[in-house]
Amino acid sequence: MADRRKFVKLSFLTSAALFAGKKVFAATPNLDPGPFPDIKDQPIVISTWDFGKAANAEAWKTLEKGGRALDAVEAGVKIPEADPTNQSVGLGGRPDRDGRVTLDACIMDENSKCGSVACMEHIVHAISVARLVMEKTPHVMLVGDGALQFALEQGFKKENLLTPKSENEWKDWLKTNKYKPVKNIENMLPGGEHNHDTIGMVAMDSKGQMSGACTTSGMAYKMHGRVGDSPIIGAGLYVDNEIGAATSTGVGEEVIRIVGSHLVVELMRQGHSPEDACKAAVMRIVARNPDAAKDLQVGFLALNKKGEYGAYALQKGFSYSVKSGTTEEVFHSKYYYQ
Ligand code: SD4
Repeated sequence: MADRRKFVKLSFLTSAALFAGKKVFAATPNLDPGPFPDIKDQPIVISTWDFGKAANAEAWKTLEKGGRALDAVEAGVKIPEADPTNQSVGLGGRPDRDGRVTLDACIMDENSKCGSVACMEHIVHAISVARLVMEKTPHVMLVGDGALQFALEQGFKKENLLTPKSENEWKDWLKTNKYKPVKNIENMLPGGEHNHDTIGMVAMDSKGQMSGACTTSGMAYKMHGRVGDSPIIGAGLYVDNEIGAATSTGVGEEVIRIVGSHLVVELMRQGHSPEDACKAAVMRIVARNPDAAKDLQVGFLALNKKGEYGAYALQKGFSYSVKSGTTEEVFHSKYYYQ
């Protein structure tokens, strides 16, 4: 009993500390936070990593014409999907431990409509298949052979996504790791920084409508059939047109456990800035499992309805790209493990 009282007191104090000095939006179920009259920058598109800059530039072509955020994010993430030198997205992605390139992608619009494909092989533009799942089926998610079958029915071309470079690296990996998947295969940057490559992109168009897209070949040398956070609505991506949108990169298992992107959006709903919301989500991963978290990378990126953006990561090395009428820049995210 004493323990319970202590717990209740503690939770109260934690919440009080959390909200001190913050504007708190209406909580569920009274969801409407009201209009955001003070939009800072609109339209705007933000995406994970520095290669997001080229993707943003493509998305911008739609946004600057007054086009829809949904069309912008789809067009934007198709750039790294088609780039064979990006080894974590689409064509050229690193394969699973069986040498098969399996793609995960999802998309979400301003009306909370969403579509997703997971563990899909042979189709470069997984994001466009995800969009058609959203628009042409009564479902949200198609996986594996079913996703491929649907894509082929929709006229997508079957292709070999395994480039010679990714194939050779996988064969080298097999020699040393002997088919044993690990959690955190990455390109290590000089200095030992963690570097993943999934693209998550969120945008707000000139009408103030928000959408997001996320696409990846997932963790390299994963078990065949493994699905990460990226195609899971709420984990790798979440859009709430009243509040904002968030996306993630890094070790998907950790993001799924905390339903990370949804958590970030809910924290923004409670009044946190995008960066603070991303930080709180990262801190939740740390709190749950500090021993594991210190060797992993996870990064969150968020945009709110005011056009404010921010990011936070577990480790050094997470960058994100921003494009608006006033800004075109790559930023380095703050991070927890110094
Ligand atoms: C996954 N989140 O499959 C993805 C991987 C990733 O940058 O983000 N890599 O878990």
